[in-house]
Amino acid sequence: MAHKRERSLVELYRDDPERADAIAFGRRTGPSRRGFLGGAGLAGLGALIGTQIPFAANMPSGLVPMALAQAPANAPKTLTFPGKAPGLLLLQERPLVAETPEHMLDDDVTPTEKFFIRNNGLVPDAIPSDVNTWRLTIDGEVNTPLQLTLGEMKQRFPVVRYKLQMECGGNGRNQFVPEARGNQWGNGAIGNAEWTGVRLRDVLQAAGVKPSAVYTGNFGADPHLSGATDRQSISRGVPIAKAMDEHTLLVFEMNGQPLPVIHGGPLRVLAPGWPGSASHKWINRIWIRDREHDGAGMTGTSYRIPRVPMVPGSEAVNSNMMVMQSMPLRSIITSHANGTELAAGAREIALRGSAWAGEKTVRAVDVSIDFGQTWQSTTLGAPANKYSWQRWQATVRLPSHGYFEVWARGTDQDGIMQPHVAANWNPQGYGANAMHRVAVLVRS
Ligand SMILES: Nc1nc2c(c(=O)[nH]1)N[C@H]1C(S)=C(S)[C@@H](COP(=O)(O)O)O[C@H]1N2
Ligand SMILES: [Mo]
Repeated sequence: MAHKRERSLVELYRDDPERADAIAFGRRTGPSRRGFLGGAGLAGLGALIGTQIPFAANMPSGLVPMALAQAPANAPKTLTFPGKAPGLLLLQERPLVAETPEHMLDDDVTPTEKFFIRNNGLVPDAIPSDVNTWRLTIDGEVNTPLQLTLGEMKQRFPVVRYKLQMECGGNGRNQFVPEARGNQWGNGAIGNAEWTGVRLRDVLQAAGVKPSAVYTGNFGADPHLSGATDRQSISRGVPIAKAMDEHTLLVFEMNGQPLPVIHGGPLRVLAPGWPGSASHKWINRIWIRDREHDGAGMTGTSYRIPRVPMVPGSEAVNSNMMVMQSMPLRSIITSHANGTELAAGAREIALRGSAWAGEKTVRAVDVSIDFGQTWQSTTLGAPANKYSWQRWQATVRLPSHGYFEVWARGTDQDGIMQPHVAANWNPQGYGANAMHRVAVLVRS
């Protein structure tokens, strides 16, 4: 009898999470179901999940179990798109935005079919059939403005290939309370592909960067959503020093194949370790500026974070906002999807995951199965090259059947760790990097 009721509550969560929350935790309204679990709720939690919680005593009060935190009723649809694997999450149709669920990021090098998509505007339709005729203009604070075709670039400059992570600035946004504006990414707006291209540095040096150069301003061929031809869907850039980094590329191949149009082909910028929006797709002009670029996505609360933490939910003060540079530290569990059920008797779990830290490297990844009471170190690989993510693995013992959460927490090269909850709230939700949690159920 009791079992029946538990099941129906789980079903209720699936169908009507707001109501399920009200029933289980006595809450009637509110935009977020996170963080409101009271003592009474905790008592009924085992029943709700349908099994014992061996480490329930360690559960922080207010923690909503991972198995329930992702309300399937609000879960996005999946993407159907040529060349893309089933299972990518469709966050938005126009512009097209799709996330890779963490468990689909279980490759050392992210296959193109699993790589996330983030468009701000429309996909350009006038892509030349001969991609080598694609033109890029370099102008502004340079001695010799250049117009180069992709074919000429391949001839003139060394072609290099690196494994580089590219991560949306808003990755992890769904961790923010109160909810921040924008696509509610989990941790899957990230990919670590192998990119082939020429160094942006070589092209800029050919143009001769003037001492007055401060910033790049990127322009691409994707039309604005409104169709207005005088508006950019996005136009961001990076300081000259980042443009001159040997890993900042003009990319024309992804995983050994011509760069797909959906990922910015024939030509895109790849500025690894920085918000993905600095990796301009369909690039056709780089304007070298004598000041910080002020194109679409450079000002206000766009890709800008508070210098001094602001009150969550309040209005941003412009003078307190600065352009986000390096992405933060993050580690994810990729071997098991949230909600994984293991057969009765399973007492060991072989975990794998990825970790990265923007401009930095990751020193350690630790895992916990007891809500953070104890931690176990993992075997963490070195990056294939700078800005490549790192893979980790660990075998963890489970003491019994029941409900567990696997938590993964990275530590960067300076000893800084991921927080328990997203910090430095900002209106458009950049930089959330709380530790990753995955619910695992072992059947009795
Ligand atoms: N021209 C152009 N470049 C762009 C974008 C865009 O909308 N237009 N989106 C940016 C953002 S916000 C991200 S996170 C990455 C996503 O790249 P992807 O779609 O290849 O994953 O591209 C960046 N470059
Ligand atoms: Mo992004």
